[in-house]
Amino acid sequence: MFGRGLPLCLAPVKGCKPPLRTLREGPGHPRVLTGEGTRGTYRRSPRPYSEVPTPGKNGWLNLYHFWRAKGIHRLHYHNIQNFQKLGPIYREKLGSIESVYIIDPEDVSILFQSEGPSPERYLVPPWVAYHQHYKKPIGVLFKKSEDWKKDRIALNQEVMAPEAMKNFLPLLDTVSQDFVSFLHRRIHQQGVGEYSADISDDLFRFAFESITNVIFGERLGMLQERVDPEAQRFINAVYQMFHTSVPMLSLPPDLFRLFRTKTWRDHVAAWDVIFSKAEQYTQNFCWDLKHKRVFDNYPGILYRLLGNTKLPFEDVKANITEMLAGGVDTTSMTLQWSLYELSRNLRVQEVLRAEVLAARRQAQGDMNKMLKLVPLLKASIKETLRLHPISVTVQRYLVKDVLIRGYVIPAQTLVQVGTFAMGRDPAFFPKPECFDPARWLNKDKTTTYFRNLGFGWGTRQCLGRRIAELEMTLFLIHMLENFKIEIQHLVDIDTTFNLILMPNKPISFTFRPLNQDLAQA
Ligand code: 2DC
Repeated sequence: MFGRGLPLCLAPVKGCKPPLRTLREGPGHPRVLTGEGTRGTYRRSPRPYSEVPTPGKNGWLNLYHFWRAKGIHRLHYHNIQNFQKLGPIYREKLGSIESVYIIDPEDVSILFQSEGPSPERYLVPPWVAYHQHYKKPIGVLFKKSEDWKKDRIALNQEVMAPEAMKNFLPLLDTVSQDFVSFLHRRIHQQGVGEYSADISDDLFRFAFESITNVIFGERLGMLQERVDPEAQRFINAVYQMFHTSVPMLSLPPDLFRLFRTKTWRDHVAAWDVIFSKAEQYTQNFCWDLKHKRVFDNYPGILYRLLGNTKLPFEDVKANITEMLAGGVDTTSMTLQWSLYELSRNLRVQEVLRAEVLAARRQAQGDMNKMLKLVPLLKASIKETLRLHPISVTVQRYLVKDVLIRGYVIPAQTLVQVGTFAMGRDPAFFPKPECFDPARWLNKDKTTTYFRNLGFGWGTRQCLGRRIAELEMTLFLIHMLENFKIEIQHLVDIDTTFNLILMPNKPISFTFRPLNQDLAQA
C-alpha cells in the first residue's frame, strides 16, 4: 500500500533524532553484568525478592528526594531513569507503597498471563479517600472480586460489545462532523482562510459531547457558539480532580484529610461537582423518560443499563459517573497528541489522508464498511498512545508468587508495567522517536507482542476502550478529510504528569481547509 515497503518512518520535520540515550545502556544493567539476556536462559535457582535491584530502601527518603527534584510532575522520566540505572526490573518504595517495575514485553506477558479472574490495579489513594469519607457509591473503577465482575459483565455488554459499537457509530459520527463545522466557522471568523489556535478546550468539549451523546443519547450542544456553563463546570472539575490527585498520590490520603490542606479541599470540591452533575444529568434523563421521551433510535447506554435487571440503580449511577468523568480528558488529550504528531510528520498525514479518502470512496456511505478500510489510521492511534500514553503504568496485584527474570515476586506485590518507558525504548520499538503507524501492521507479531498497552490488558482493561477508539477514529477521519493540519512552532512539546500524562504547554495548530468551496459555505 505504501510502495515497496518504504519505511513509513516519515521523519518529523527536523528528522528522526537519535534518542537521548538508549535505555539498555545503563551501566548497572543486569544483562551486562550477568549475561542473562532473554527469558529461558535463567539456569540458576530462583533469586529471592530481596535481590531485585532498588534505588534505596527508605520509602520516605525516596519520596523526599523525588519531591525535591520537582519529581511529582515528572514521574514518567523518573521511571525511565530507574530502568536505565537498575535494569529492566527494579523495585521502589515511594512513601508507604512499594512496587516492582517491569518494562520488557516478555515479562509483561508473564504478569498478565498469571492474572486471576478478577484482576486488581492500583487504586489512586485520594480517590478512595473521597469515596470512603463521603460515602459515595463506587463502580467498576474501584470494585473488587465478585462485585466488580457483576458490574463489569453488565457494562461490557453495553459498552464493549460489537453490537453496542454499531449503535454508537452514528452518535459519535455526528459529533465529529459538528467539530468540523465548528472549525469551519472559526476559519470563517478569523477571515484569513485558515484557523490558528490552541484547541485543547474545544477538544475537551468535543470529548464531553461525545461521551454524553452515547450515554444519554442526547446532544448538549458543547460545540455551538454558546456553551452551557454548567457543562463547562463539569469539564473543569474533572481536570481539577486529576490535577489535585498528584501531590496526594504516594501519601496516605488520611494525612491530607486530617491536615485539611488546600489540595484536599480542592480535590473534594472537584469530585463533588463531578458527582452532583452526573446525578443531575441522570435524574433529568429519568424524568424525561417518564414524562415525554419516545425513542425511535438507539436510546443510549444509560437507558440500556436501567433496563438491565441485574444492576441496581445505585450501581448504574456510580458507573455512569465514572464513565462520564473518564471520557473527557483521556480522549481529548490523546487527540491533541495525534494532531501534534500528524502536523510534525506531514508525510504520515498525507498517507493517512489518502487511506481515508480511498476508504470513503470504496465504502460508498457505509460507515461500518469504511471503518474496516482504515487500518493505518487505527494504527496511528496505537502509535500515538505508544509515545503519549494516558497512563504512565499499567499495574496489577499478584494473586500468586510469580517468577519474573529469575526473581520470585511474592503474591500481593504491586507490579507496574512502565508503559511510557517501554514506548520509548529502542529495545522494544526500533527508532522509538519515529512516529511510524505502520510498525503496528507488521505481519511479524513478535514486534507487537505485549506492546499495545495504551488501554491496559485483559478483563480489567479500560472499559471505555471501544468508545474511545471509535470516537478518536471518527474524529481523525473527518479532520483528515477536511483540513490540512499544521503546527505553528516546531518545538518539542514535553509531557507532564497530571495523574494522566498531558502536554506541558498549549499547542497551537493551524487548520487549512482542503476544500476551499466548502470553507466559503
Ligand atoms: C496514576 O502511580 C499513577 O483511565 C499511579 O479514565 C498509578 C495509576 C493507577 C491507575 C491509573 C492512574 C495511574 C492514571 C489514571 C487512570 C488510572 C486508572 C483509570 C484512570 C489511567 C497511572 C483513567 C484516566 C480513568 C479515570 C476514570 C475516573 C475519572 C472515574
